[in-house]
Amino acid sequence: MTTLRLLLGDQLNAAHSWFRTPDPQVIVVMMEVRSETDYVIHHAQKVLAIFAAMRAFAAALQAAGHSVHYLRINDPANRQDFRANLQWLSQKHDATRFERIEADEWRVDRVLEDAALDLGLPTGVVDAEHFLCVRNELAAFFSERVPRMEYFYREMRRHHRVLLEVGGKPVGGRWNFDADNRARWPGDPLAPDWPWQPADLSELWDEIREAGVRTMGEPNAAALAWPLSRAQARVGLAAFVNRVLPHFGRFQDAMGRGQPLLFHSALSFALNTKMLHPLEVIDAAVSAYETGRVEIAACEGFVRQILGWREFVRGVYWARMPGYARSNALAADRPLPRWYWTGETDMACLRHAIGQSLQLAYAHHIQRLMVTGNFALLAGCDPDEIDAWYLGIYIDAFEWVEMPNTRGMSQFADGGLVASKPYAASASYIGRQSDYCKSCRYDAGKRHGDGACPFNSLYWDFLLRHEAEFGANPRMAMPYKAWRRMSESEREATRAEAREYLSRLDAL
Ligand code: FAD
Ligand code: DLZ
Ligand code: SF4
Repeated sequence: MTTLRLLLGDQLNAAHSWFRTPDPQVIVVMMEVRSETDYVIHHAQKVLAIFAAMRAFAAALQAAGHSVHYLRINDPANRQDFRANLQWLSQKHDATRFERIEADEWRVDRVLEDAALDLGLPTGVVDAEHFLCVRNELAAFFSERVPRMEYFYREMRRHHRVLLEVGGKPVGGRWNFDADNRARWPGDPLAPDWPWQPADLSELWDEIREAGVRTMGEPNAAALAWPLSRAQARVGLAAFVNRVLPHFGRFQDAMGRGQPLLFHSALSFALNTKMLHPLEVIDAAVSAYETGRVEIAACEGFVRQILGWREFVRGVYWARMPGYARSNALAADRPLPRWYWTGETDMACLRHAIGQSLQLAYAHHIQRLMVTGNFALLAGCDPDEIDAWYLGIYIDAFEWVEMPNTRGMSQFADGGLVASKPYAASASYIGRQSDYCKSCRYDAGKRHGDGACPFNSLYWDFLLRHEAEFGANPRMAMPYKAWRRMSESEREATRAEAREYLSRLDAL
């Protein structure tokens, strides 16, 4: 009697009940496969980090007495997809049962369902023991009506008893301290160092290249600085809570040249691969507040991202897939400009945000939402292309979290399930939150004319193209009123400028 248990590259949860005690009748199977490296062009560091973390996890399981069959990318026996490998492994080990942890991605879940049918063995599917909501319950709840994130978050606070006074009132008297979290970063306090020490993954990189995997971005294989084990992830968590969290809230929306991280945690890769549990991250932040090391605004702002947004987008994903992947409420269809793949644009904000993403496989939320996402939204780029870009370039990108953030929050392609208004902004927002405009060849203060910042005319053009969708939205009343107050000639010049920029996006 042999049970094969499939473990995916984003299921590295050492605390899962599967791993409590080794069972001689169980073989854990893990595989590096081309079906997963190739469904989108990934950043080189993402492939490196996932493979290295998978290998480290397999070695730790073996050291703890579990049997593991690990297929490396260049193993001659590797059939390069889950289905074919499972067939072969099942025969090789004379398997009598197949078990898996539910996949977080719709596509992979379907593939594995079919693969299990092919095997014709008794099959079990178990929970990931990671998220704070049960997937099917959450999906059923969100299928009827997607609540606003804020109300979902308050329920999560109550349910998990996080930052609550006795009697159920929120600690600090408010559920949400977002209004305190909008400061520009003046250069002080100094932003902390990158949390992880570099590791040399040159040999693994050689294997990936020999296999012919196509990637984007800088591999940095000789000095990859992402957490590759739970122990390293814990080091990053402790460093974040001790030194960075006190400033997280205040500078959450700030951006700066040469400052990829500012006061963000970079814990998303460790969380999404399940090396860290969301509750342990939340508990660490709450305990810093309770012991007087951070203020409530910083702690609450951080907790909201994990207890609120992270679980919320998962609910939207599982309630609305597979249709969600085709949603395009604003009928956007322009190709994504070529410089998204190179960073070679004169627009300083985009050059910095994209350049940094290609360097590090990381950008923080406001860079993703208000620079790269904002531009693609204003320009009316095709959400399929935008999704593929975000899914490939970021180390933390797995579809269940990437897609609702990209299609939903950033592109409004889901018609407003995730966002209550479009995250569209002109240069004044970027200028207020960063120092990008100071080094830019474009003029943030001009709507049209020589050197006018493209964000300005494109912003107004976007609003007018979509007046049918947003004109009656009370949260958008101000900009529409401001447009109507402009003179006819100003409006004409602004729209003409937008048309001109839209006709040559690749050259901006
Ligand atoms: P911090 O700012 O330190 O936040 C702490 C944690 O909160 C993060 O690690 C993450 O787990 C969670 N979190 C914060 N915001 C969100 C959010 N909006 N949705 C879900 N979880 C959140 N996040 C991903 O994990 N994977 C993605 O593929 C992804 N794609 C995105 C695409 C776009 C267009 C946008 C606007 C956002 C995307 N996000 C994604 C959300 C967010 O930008 C990242 O989680 C965050 O930048 C990761 O960096 P950090 O760990 O330093 O986050
Ligand atoms: C993203 C990724 C990559 C690049 N490679 C693998 C792999 O070789 N083997 C694997 O098990 N998982 C990989 N992953 C993660 C999956 O593609 C997929 O995104 C998640 O399992 C879905 O939750
Ligand atoms: Fe970006 Fe415009 Fe500012 Fe240049 S001027 S950095 S393009 S917002």
